[in-house]
Amino acid sequence: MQKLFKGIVSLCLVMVFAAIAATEQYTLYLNTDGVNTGQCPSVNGLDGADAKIDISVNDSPKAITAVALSLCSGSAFSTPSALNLSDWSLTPSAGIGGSDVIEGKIPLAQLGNPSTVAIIAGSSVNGVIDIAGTGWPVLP
Ligand SMILES: [Ca+2]
Repeated sequence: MQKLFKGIVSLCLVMVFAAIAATEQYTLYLNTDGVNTGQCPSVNGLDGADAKIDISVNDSPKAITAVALSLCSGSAFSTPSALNLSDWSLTPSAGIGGSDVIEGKIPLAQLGNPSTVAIIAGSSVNGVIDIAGTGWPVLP
């Protein structure tokens, strides 16, 4: 009976840990040349991405755990290279409706010094992928 009890306690701890250790994944797709076809795809089938920034967020406690840049080469993204975590921050419950706010910066030189950058934000929380908007924003 004691072994059965220990087995149950261990299983419960693993389940609680899994719930606490949920990871949220956000991706910023960047169109730096104004070309909206070919190149690399974003999550909803939009083409034309020239780079993406993947942001990993630990759910509890809320914290950015990794930020990485991938550049489009041909029709595929390159192996991600880590960006400086000190350039990125997360403020819990500071956004619209109590949403979290993620802020960050990247030197334009790492994107090839574009004159304009169109951005599409995508998220994957608990395996569900969503994307903001229906297409690339129109730049002035
Ligand atoms: Ca493009």
